[in-house]
Order: sequence, then C-alpha cells, then structure tokens
Amino acid sequence: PEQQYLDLINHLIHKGDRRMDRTGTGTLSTVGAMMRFDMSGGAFPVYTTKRVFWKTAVKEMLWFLTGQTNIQSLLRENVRIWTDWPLAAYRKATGEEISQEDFEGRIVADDEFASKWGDLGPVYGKQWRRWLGADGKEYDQVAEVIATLKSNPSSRRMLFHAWNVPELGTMALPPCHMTYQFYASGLGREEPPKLSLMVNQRSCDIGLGNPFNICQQAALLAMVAQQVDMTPSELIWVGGDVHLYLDHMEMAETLLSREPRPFPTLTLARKPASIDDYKIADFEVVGYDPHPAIEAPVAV
Ligand code: THF
Repeated sequence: PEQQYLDLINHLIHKGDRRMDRTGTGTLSTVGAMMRFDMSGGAFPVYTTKRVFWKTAVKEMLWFLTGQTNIQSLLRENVRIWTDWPLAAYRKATGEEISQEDFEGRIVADDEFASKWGDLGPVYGKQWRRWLGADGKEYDQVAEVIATLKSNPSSRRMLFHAWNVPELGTMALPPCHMTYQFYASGLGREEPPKLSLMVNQRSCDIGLGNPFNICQQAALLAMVAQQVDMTPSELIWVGGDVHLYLDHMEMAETLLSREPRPFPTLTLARKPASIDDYKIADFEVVGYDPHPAIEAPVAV
C-alpha cells in the first residue's frame, strides 16, 4: 500500500545523502529501494496523499506504446509534462524568450515546427517498439513480450529495455524507467494465471515522477494481462538512485502529515483487439478520493 511510498520519503528526509545533481536543484538521495503493489481484486495504485493526475500519466503510457517520440501528439491530448525539455532546447538554440504556452501552441498547430522542435529523440516509445538493431532491422519488444506470454509464459526472457547505449546521446533525456519484466504465476493450476510486472528504474524523482510512474506502470500491467487473458497480480518497482529534490521538501512534509486512503479500483471498459488499441476512455477508475493536489516545480 501507499505506506511504502511514505516510508521511502521519510527515509530520504532522514537518511538521504545530500548532494548536487545534474539540474542544479540539489537532492536527498539513496540507492536501492523496492515497493510492491498488489493489484489483485482490481486495486489501482494511485497515491491518495495528494491528487495524482492519473489520466495524464496513463495517456503518457499510451503515447509510449504508440512508439512516438514527438510531444505534438501528447500536447494534442493536453499532456504538458514533456514540454520543458524541447522548450529549453528551443530557447537555447534561438535565444527567443517564447512562453511555454506559445511554444506548445506552435507545436500543435505547425507540423513542420513540431518535427523540428518537438521531438525528444529516440526515447521510450522508439526503443520499446522500434529498437534499431545493428542488422538494420527494427525490433518490437512489446509485441515480442506479448507473443511470448501467449506461447511460453514461464519464460524468463519476457522483458523490454530502453537503455540503448549508442542512442543515449541523442535522447532528450536517457530513460529513467528502463526495464519492464513480466512474470506469470499459477500456470496450469489457476485459471486465469496471474501476471506480475517488475520495473527497474535507474533514477527516480520521488515527489513528481514516482506517483505518475507507479500508476502508469500499473495501467500497463492491466492492459498486458487483459491481452494475454491473465489477471493482474503484483507491480514490483525497484529504484536505483531515488531522490527527493530539495524544492519538494515542503510537499514531502505535507504528504507525510496526511493519512493514506484506500486505492481506487481499475476496470477496463472493453477488450481492445491489441495492445495498440487502448484509449484513455477504456480506463474506468472508481473510488478515488485523494487529498488535495500539491503543486511542485519540475527540475529540468
Ligand atoms: N525529470 C524530473 N526532474 N522529474 C520527473 O519526474 C521526470 N519525469 C519525466 C522526465 N523527466 C523528469 C517527466 N515526467 C510532472 C509529472 C511527470 C513528469 C514531469 C512533470 C508534473 O509536473 N506533474 C504535476 C502536474 C501534472 C499535470 O500538469 O497534469 C503533478 O502534480 O503531478 C519522470 O517520468
């Protein structure tokens, strides 16, 4: 449950290593953390100690699954969480002090501008769906995992990975959540079998990114389980460098002062034909009763 998240924040506040980071913001950091979320019975791990905009997070996951890397399609869904990076690049390259709103408006309205300034490079979607091999072929790792879950679900090779070493330099940001490994249990004994997902994340912004990542990874587990006729079991999240940005300290104290509430439940409204056919309207979340949202700056 959510207490794991609050315990991790508390650990960072009291035991975290205080250090400067790439963004110049400063963090309290630790290495090696695990959280496990039981999704059986439909539980959907969306934290309640602040309102998490789970639709935005799930839309980001759906965007990863399309294989796209341009923020134009995200902005058309009103998801603005990736704008800061292309915006910083644009301002740096042109010296123009364009506002975020104007920049987003141009990306949405002008395809040519979008292809020039809106692309994040070969980030998640590209690696998941179209990893370019040395043989010149593109590899769809997600389709491969789903095919293996159907043909050989006890396989220990059902994973996809985003850390494509030669392409790291051209990504707006190297992948934070890197490996997604699936694990089926109860095979031959339980009908339907259970499906778990373990995510390895090299770097985690505990205040802003983690609440998004957990619920979008849970959404992915629910989609894949549905596609292979299994029932979602555990989401296991493993963090490498897990950090609390110093300008999130006040938010952290507020989260710790609040009483967590039960997680809502997730139901998928229909069974789409493939993993490529999910829409945000397919996600029905019932019983989400969070404490109020907390605004916090994102370190770029
Ligand atoms: N960089 C940093 N410093 N933190 C991150 O969490 C992060 N990401 C992605 C890439 N780089 C990162 C971007 N993901 C928000 C949420 C996720 C983000 C970036 C920003 C955010 O601002 N959330 C607010 C508002 C949500 C909204 O506008 O709808 C929130 O209150 O949750 C980790 O994947």
